[in-house]
Amino acid sequence: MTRALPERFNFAQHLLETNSSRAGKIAYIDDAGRLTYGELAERVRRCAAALGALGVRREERVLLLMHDTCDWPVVFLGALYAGVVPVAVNTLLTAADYAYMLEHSRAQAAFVSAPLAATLQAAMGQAAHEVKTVVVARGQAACGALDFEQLLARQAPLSAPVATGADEPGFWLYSSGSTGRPKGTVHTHANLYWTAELYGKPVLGLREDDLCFSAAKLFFAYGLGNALTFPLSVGASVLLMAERPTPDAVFKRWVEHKPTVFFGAPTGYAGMLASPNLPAREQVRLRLCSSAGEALPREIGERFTRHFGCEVIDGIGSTEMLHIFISNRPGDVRYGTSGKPVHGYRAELRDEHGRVIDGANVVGDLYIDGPSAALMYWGNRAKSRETFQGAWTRTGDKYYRDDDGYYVYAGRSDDMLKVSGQYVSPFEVEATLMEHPAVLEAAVIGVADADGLTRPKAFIVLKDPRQAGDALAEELKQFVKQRLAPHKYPRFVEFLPELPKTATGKIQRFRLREREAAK
Ligand code: 3UK
Repeated sequence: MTRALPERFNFAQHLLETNSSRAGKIAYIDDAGRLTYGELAERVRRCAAALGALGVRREERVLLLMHDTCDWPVVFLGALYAGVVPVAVNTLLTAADYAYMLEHSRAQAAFVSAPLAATLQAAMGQAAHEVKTVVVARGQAACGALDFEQLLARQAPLSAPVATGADEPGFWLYSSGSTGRPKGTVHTHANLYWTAELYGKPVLGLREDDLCFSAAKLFFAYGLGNALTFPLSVGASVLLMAERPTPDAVFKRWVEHKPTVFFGAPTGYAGMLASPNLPAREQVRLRLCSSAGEALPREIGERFTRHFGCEVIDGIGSTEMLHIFISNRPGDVRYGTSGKPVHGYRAELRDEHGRVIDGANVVGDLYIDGPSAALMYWGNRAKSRETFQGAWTRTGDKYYRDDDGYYVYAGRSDDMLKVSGQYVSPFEVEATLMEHPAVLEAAVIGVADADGLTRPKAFIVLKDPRQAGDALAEELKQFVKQRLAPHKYPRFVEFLPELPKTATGKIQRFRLREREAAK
């Protein structure tokens, strides 16, 4: 491992110091403009001062519900600089989700992008917790809310950072589980540092002259490393994009801005390769690509490399470990595997009795020991104990090691699905489907599409079987899409006269999976 950290460590200060000689260099480019390292430092320190002026105190939480623009890193790092704890959340969730997060985190203030302000307002109406201040970025501040630009303009930059502890709560990310509410994953200042020192620098080999571009947004742990922690740790530049990462939106940036490093999820790579608008190799300047979120099918990686002459580095990470802990290496890519443990992390495969599996080609539960593990799930002792077991973090994944020591993904050990790189709980989708008046019962499983990527499929028992048909199937998809985050809706719907169940009435999802596999 690289050098140990002092007891007092503020990650925002660390980044500003690292880049103090790069004041004129571009740190961020977004759809509206750009920010130099000098401007970034100035705005981070103004934002830190503003938090104090608003009465937000050290260790209190603030909600960060913002699209990827130059303001996102300002709020995130401004909060860290002030010892305030940002809770960075997914911009695609519902008002009910945010209401829960506000109550659970007791956020004292919320920073929100203008297009998301109405959803936040609805959430605040539902939450049994009062958010004192709302700050709106890039748009009309609704009644009672403050404008981010005006707020920064009024503050003198905070002269010195708050002397946070390296191991104290620095920021939170929410992670969803198969049952129950999202879990507030508490990370430290030091955890950010370790992901850059152990992965961004030595494995990806990011450099000062790179332009990094991540299709995964900053509110994901993956995106946070790709578009903030890693590039700012080496003085590189970052391209941000607020819109949805469709193939065309990504291609436009590749061709116009010529990023050198791109980060995406397998679904994105598959979608781009299938697009008629895929740019030619000569139109782009990619030297390295990264994939995470779900396993990258071998075929997708190989086709991408054949077309662009650039490797796709597949690695597995998690919200709990903050970033990637098992990975392929540039120059040593074995498609169809997640590669080998990242130096500084230990991986163990354990059998059903908890014994360590030494041999090759035996599937076991994956546990990880490394310095970037979260402290806990806030306010959830039971789930924290299941996941954070002393030095070891249980990933919830099944893996085996092949004969050459490469780790091969073998499915989840819970019912969770990874769709487009994001978690989907089948139970949540089933519960939503059952709110539809025509539905008696529902069971959701993951099925592989033609590219080998996971898609949710719903099996439905209707109250009146005569209603079955394409029209109702379409209606049910839309029904879920309107009520849950958009990546969760079932891409396939099949009507059945009954669901397979145990003698005690539990749905046997594995029988449905077998049925699909037999097709
Ligand atoms: C699955 C993978 C196979 C696996 C993440 C990079 O995805 C991230 O975090 P999440 O908390 O999900 C974690 C779970 O996703 N997974 C992720 N990457 C891979 N499975 N191959 C992969 N390459 O089930 C894992 O437990 O959303 C990814 C960096 C930071 C992250 N948080």
